[in-house]
Amino acid sequence: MTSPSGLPARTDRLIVMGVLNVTPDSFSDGGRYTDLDSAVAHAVQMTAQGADLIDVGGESTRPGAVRVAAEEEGRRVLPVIGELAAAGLAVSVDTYRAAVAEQALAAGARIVNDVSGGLGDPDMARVVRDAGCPWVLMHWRGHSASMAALAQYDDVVADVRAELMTRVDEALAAGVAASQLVLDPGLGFAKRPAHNWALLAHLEAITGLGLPVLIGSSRKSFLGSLLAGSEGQARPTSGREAATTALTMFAALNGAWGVRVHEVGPNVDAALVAAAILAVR
Ligand code: PMM
Repeated sequence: MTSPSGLPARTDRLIVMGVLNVTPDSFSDGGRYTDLDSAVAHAVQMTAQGADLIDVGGESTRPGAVRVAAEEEGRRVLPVIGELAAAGLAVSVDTYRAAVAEQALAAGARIVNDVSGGLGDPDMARVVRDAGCPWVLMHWRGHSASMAALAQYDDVVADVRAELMTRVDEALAAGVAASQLVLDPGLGFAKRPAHNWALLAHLEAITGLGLPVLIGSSRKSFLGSLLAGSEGQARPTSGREAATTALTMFAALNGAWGVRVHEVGPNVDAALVAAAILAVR
């Protein structure tokens, strides 16, 4: 089921977006799905586990990642998106580049997941407006190389809220409809662990803006820090699934619309547990 704006709409539980990074260097799944067959097989598997959307990305956003040219990003994502759309899967494209988004929409993507919230490419608003598709505006302050230095806030919750409101105002001014917008606090993007926890603790500051909210905490390094071993070494990404699932439960109980995760099955279960509680609250 989709809403008039093209957003998947579920009344029974939180939306679960499965991550499909077709990159050689993403922090937890880089290099695993770079050939078309394995990428498609993984998307089909995530859908069978209950994913409502498959988020296809062709450039890693991990701190310090190398940026790729738009042509290379398109070369990575477009064939996968075409195959998934032809198979009837709902696909979002994880890109901040308008040209890649435009081609991805033409290839069958239904949603633009823009980690730059429209700041990365001045032409993105036009592409999204013309397509009439949903647009995830994530809180962002700059590319990976500069992210750590940009993690300075007076009050992270108030600052992120205000910066997201500016992104929304600019999108509306460019002719994008409010019904097309989804907000995301951008956990881990120019944020230290304490910033991420504060944003989660005060999620109502973001959900209170009245737009659907997406949360991407899956396997992120603030979970690795939380779960560090006795010698202070971060827990590897493979050991962060239970914590990710716990945050899915938290997100669902605190008004989020969706979560973006690598391991779909347990997160769908968490969304169902939360929904069972909410249904009788
Ligand atoms: N995180 C990553 C990539 N894309 N998109 C949204 N909307 N929100 C996020 O938190 C987000 C994102 C980085 O994680 P990955 O390298 O595992 O894809």
